[in-house]
Amino acid sequence: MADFLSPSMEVASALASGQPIVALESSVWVQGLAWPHNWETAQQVEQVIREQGAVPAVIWVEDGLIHFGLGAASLEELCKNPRGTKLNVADLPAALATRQPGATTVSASLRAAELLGLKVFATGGVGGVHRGWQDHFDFSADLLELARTSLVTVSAGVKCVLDVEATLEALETLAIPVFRYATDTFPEFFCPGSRVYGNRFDEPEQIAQAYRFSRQILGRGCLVVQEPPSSISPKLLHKWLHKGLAQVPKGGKEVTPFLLQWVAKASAGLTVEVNRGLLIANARLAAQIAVCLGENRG
Ligand code: PSU
Ligand code: MN
Repeated sequence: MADFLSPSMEVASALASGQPIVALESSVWVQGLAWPHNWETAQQVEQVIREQGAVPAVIWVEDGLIHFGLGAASLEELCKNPRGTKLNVADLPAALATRQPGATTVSASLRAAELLGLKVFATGGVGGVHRGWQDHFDFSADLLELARTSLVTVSAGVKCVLDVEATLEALETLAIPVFRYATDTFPEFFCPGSRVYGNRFDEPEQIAQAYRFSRQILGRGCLVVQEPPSSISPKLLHKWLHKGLAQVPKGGKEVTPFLLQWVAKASAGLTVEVNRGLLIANARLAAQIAVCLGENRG
């Protein structure tokens, strides 16, 4: 194992004994949700993973190390006093070399989790092609890393603040296998899905089986999507998003946090509630898939 990978005692012993592990990003706790929602949700996410018999592993960068699994006290402190920058996969080398703290996005988390040998990762909604890409090209590193790494990523689809149509085209071009869990349409994070994309499965075991084929045939993982437990109508979301889109910075790391914070404010916190619900539901499904993959069956 590379010397910059630093699993907690719990994660290291789960790895050694073959206990299922669910990798988690830290960007959602640091740049996404605010105190106390981040800490409350982080605890619920970890709890549902444990209830299924798996071990949660939040990924976080500090002191020249990639940490896997933060103890409750460290995670609470991080949520209360967020620090560190938002790290995409390409930011990892500099973050380690400078020993600066950083929170991992989907792309950085996937790469780090792969280096440690983890198989399953849970998030909220993945990044993609931003609206207005025709004028200013902005394409999340999340998509490229989904295509390059070999984990199961469990999500509520792609973020509705994106150009969803263009993002689906990108998923197709990058040949990322998409498995819909118990839904006929491809979900859009806060919003229910309206487009048919990917293949439907109704059992975590079937997803585990399709993932095994994905690894064998494509040498990579897959994107699992499920509907959020509660959602917001696209009409309402677009009403809130409208003014935010006019003021959003052109490109850069701020775009996604800006838009998500904008809709959280415009909706008087409703999107935060929906986000929390889907993060917990995704963690549960990820843990179920991790358990199906098991020690000797992955
Ligand atoms: N959730 C949030 N805010 C965020 C993110 C998640 O509420 O900023 C992170 C996720 O980790 C996702 C990333 O991977 O934003 C996508 O950002 P970008 O579009 O810049 O690639
Ligand atoms: Mn971007």
